[in-house]
Amino acid sequence: MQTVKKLIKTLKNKKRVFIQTHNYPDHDAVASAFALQYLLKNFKIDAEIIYHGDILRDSLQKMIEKLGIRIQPHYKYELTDSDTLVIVDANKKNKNVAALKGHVAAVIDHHPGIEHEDVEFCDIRSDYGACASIIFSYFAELMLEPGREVATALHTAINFDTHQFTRNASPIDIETVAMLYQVSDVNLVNSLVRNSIKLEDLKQYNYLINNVYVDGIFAYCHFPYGCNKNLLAILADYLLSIEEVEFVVLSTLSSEGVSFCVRSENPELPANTMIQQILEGKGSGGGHVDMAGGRIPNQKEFDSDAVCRICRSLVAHKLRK
Ligand SMILES: [Mn+2]
Repeated sequence: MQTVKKLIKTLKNKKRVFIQTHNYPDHDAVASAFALQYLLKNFKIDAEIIYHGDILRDSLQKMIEKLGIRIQPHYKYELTDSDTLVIVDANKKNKNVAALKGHVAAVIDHHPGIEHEDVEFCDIRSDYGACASIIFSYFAELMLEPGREVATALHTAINFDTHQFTRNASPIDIETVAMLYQVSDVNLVNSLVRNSIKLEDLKQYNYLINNVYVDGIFAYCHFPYGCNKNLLAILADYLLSIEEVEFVVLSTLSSEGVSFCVRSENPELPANTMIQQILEGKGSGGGHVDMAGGRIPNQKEFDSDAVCRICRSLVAHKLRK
């Protein structure tokens, strides 16, 4: 485990520092970046938060506005090779992290991944349910109090990423929230967590309910008319909440080709390796054992019936073993 003092030393006296989230950031990525920005500011290091893609969820947009989080698309800054990057909630060279100009000096992540040799500070703790819990440990290490806004962001992030402590949550995440609870705006956290969809999203629920294919514990649905990626994740969780369903694959056409969202609550069917096998030769994927994502860049190489068939036979094969 790396100590945060090394991170501060690494970033000290750098010309421009940027905290980069994964593309299409979620609550955890934004909150982690926000808290890190606050922490660094305490050591007179100014950092700007940047991302690639869009802010897809209204709940996240609301969190950004209510907490006054300064976050901009990366092109607003015209990055150069002399800039320094810190990647949060993702790793360098990930498919979901745009390769930007500048040197990646640090990576802070809770997804399983490797430590790149040219990255000075790598803190990867895959046993944590949220990157926000790693960032909070830095505050604890420095005995630094997060303000109300930072605490609220971290608290919200851990709730979202662990799906209210039902996914990947470790005792550390629970301890972290117990501490944040005293400082954060609990009403705002609860409102952000509770109001995760909008009325217009019901159309996609309707499509899902009418078109989902279920075979035993496996469920699949393709959205040929598109569905934003964060809603896709919410819909996948929704399917997983059905008692009979244990392994979910959703796909949608998107500007990036075809995007996949996978959920699993069966240890025999790890979401991250399953999606790699499902997309083998056509695309790529990764994530955690219980939640993962993937992408086929070329829509022409995608056939929803074929994907459904591959999934079905993979599930059957793994369960037979
Ligand atoms: Mn995360």
